[in-house]
Amino acid sequence: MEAVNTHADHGHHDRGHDDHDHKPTGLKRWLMSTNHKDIGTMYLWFSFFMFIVGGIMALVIRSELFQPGLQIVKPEFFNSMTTYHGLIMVFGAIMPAFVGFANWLIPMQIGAADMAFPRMNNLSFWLLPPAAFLLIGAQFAPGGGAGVGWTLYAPLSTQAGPAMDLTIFAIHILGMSSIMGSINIITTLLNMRAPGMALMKMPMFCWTWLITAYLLVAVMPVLAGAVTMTLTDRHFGTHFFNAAGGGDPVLYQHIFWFFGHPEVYIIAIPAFGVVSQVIPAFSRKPLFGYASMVYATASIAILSFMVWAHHMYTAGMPVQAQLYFMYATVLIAVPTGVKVFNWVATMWRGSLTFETPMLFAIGFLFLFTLGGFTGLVLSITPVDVQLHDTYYVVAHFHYVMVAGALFSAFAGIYFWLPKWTGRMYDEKLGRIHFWLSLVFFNLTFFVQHFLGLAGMPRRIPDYALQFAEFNAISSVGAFGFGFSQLLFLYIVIKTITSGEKAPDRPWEGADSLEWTHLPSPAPFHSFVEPPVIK
Ligand code: CU1
Repeated sequence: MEAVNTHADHGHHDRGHDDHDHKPTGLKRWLMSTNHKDIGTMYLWFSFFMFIVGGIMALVIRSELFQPGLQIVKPEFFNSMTTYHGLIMVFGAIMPAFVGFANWLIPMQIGAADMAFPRMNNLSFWLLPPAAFLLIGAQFAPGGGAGVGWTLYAPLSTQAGPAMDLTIFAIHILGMSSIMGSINIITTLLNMRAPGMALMKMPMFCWTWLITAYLLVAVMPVLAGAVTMTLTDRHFGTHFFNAAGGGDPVLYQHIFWFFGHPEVYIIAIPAFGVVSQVIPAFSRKPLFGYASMVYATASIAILSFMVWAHHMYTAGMPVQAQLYFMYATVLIAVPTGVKVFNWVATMWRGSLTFETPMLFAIGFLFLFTLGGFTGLVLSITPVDVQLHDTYYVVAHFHYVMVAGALFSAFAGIYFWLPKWTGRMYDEKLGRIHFWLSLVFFNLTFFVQHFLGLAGMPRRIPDYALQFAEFNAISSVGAFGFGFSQLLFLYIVIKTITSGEKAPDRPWEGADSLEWTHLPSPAPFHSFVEPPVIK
């Protein structure tokens, strides 16, 4: 392996001092970084920036929907906002956040010096800003952003304005970044584990990323294929999705969702990994059912390839196909149930404490499970035919994405921030951040279930008067949620600049507890320090 430029800092040195080695400083340190910690930090800050951008777009949407009628934006701009809000949150905010976690944690959790390919790691990160530039810049293309929805369905996407080309290019770049990141993660996990670190002893977060990385390598090229076919349909005379030329727009949906459903788990599975490490730490017990957790995660990943057309019940398909996709989708509830059972069983009779990371993990557990249940509701074909393209779907996947993935990311950030920065965050403010997020999240999205059940369609800037009250509540919730995240930014900056020095094992607290002396398996090492292997 090539020489790896690692900060071999075993404690919490001031990482600005570079007296004794040849680490680059200043701008070079970041631009040319091959250090997994620095790259992880950049991923996390980048994702937060995109979270703010995508959040502002969400607030534009919720402003327009605060009351019926068209008040604030033109319908075309509204459509662009829903499109890029989705693309930016999925590809720019959530996915990079968990890649940031992967960079920070994986090498240390398996006792490796760095990622397997540090220079490719640098490239993986630095591809992201140009893609972000394209996605944001697409708003200023002639005709404005492409209001085609984040799913980029043909034939709308084959006919949209030039912004669509920028969007396609951005997706290609993001895909390259994800694939290289995944290759790095797979290689690191398979080849660079410390002696004695068997696969089935890896911390749960490593397992979830190993499985996620395989999903990414499998489906990102499928998305690339879908948008490339869109591109050639747009400019090079092909008719893949054009019925008049012998093609089929429904083909686009099949290809997109063959990527799109596993994508849900690409986002959710690393979130499972974070929660699987936070809950044991604050329960003072090893994770319940480690092996079953690994197998359940792998089962979810495999099943995720076989259910894509549950997004397409209304596109027209034989009843046998509807039945197959319905049953296959319902089957995913089994391994998911195993995971939820294990998390609850981990807490069962544990010495629970409720610091901010644990609050977010429990919030995740409740609300992600609720999002899973509404997913189960939607998987039932006759029900979905009624609810397709309504706000019920919007409510469902925001429970999975926000209260699932985002809450898990918050849990992980509060959990590992003391290790990453050497400093403690303000616990009181952290808890306030949690409660504000919890209340405003539910205010925003719980009422959207009712809107959907009452028949309000998604992706429209105007609506019938009967939906006014719930929309007003939802919009108030969205602004509350958005502003609550400024508190999070303040907490992180305060931690970095003036937080109290963190102890080596910040969450052990009660050292006298029996759990610290349990013959725990390696998965119990919830912390980022190199594991002790006996
Ligand atoms: Cu799906």
